[in-house]
Amino acid sequence: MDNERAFVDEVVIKVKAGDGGDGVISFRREKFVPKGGPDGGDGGKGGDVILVGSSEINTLVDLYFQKEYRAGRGEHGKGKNMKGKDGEDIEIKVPLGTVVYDDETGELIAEILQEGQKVVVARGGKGGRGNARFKSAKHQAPRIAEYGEKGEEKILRLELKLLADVGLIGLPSVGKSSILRKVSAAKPKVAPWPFTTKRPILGMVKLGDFSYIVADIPGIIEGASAGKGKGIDFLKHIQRCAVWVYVLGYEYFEGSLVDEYETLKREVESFKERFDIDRPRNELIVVNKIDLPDVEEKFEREKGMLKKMGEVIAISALNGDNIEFLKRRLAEHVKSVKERREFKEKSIVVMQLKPVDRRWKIYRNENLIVIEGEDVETLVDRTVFNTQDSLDRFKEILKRWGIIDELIKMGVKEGDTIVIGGMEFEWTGM
Ligand SMILES: Nc1nc2c(ncn2[C@@H]2O[C@H](COP(=O)(O)OP(=O)(O)OP(=O)(O)O)[C@@H](O)[C@H]2O)c(=O)[nH]1
Ligand SMILES: [Mg+2]
Repeated sequence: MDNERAFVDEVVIKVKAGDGGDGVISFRREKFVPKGGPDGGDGGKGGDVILVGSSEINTLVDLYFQKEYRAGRGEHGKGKNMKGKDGEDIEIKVPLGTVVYDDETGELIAEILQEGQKVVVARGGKGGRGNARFKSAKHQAPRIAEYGEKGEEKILRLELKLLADVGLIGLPSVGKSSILRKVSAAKPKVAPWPFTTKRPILGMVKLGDFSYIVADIPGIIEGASAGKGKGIDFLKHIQRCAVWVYVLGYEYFEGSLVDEYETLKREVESFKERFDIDRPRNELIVVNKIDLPDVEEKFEREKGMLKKMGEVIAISALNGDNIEFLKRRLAEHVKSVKERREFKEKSIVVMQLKPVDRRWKIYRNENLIVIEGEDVETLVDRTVFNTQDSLDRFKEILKRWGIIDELIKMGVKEGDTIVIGGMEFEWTGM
């Protein structure tokens, strides 16, 4: 596979955490002890699915080829109070700058920005408790055990946004790649025809003990935000950048530098409306190819106008004019934006675990009653209904949550069917 195709910046994957093992019902058997106490062990916890930030990779290509990940399930408990083994976690390496969304709800789950940063994206189910845990003064020999909880299952959309500090935005052939070659050790391809650059290229600029990363992206053309060309897709990579540089000076552009700037700006603005993460940022204008008489002429004429639009620096990536000054100014801008951002970045929530909400809804249609809610459904899933003790405990919990009272208030009567999470019960009174 060639390099261009190996750059994958968006994938959808399926993750399934391990189910918890079931708890068991078991009683001690000892010589000369006619009826031993309960000794059924708990099931093991299911493994988690974890994303781990790694600076060794810079594309999501591995996830493009493997789209499903399952962590190990917990083993069932055993007699003699033996707990089942926990299921194995699974760790998936992702590049720094990966943003993770729940593909079904669109919710932002996490941003992975640091080496070794771990985010649990699907939690393994808890192990079910064995009957040894249900022993009490009243119940010396409980015949209760729980099934393990199901592991979480999610469809995730991962997007890679490069962690550059400076992004170069410009029409094709304006000299963006030439600038990157000049300011850093990166060696992107440069050629006298448009669309030479096909994917983002990063280069590190070193200035004394300070360094920053510049991203060169494919050229933007008019109508790009409406889907023309490739460049606009890549704007999302530089949405995190502290500084955006509008590179002007394409010698064949039939218009003024101001027109060229406005063309770019229009595309960028309409793209911006779709941004999901907006941050403080500085922008500046760089006029390249100042060594060409045509460009220099335009610049002399429009200098005043351009300066009203922002900070302007004229350079030549060909002969190096003003390149050192550009490097210094970029460093200053990067530093100042980073200081402004620091406060904000600290408040990024890496993972929000939803607090358990004990909410439920009851629908009634004559003799049929349906109870919906994550908790009641989980409770039904985890309850082993083949013993009276378990059934009693189940009712006990419904009572505690106020569901029984609500049913009685609704006038539930003997023989009514109650459906919870796909399971049917018959109301026989409390
Ligand atoms: N005269 C002159 N030519 C330049 C300058 N900078 C770049 N060029 C030339 O302009 C052409 C395009 O340069 P690139 O750096 O490939 O331009 P780009 O903006 O990266 O182009 P795409 O990747 O196609 O978007 C090449 O022939 C460069 O040699 C400059 O400052 N002066
Ligand atoms: Mg280029």
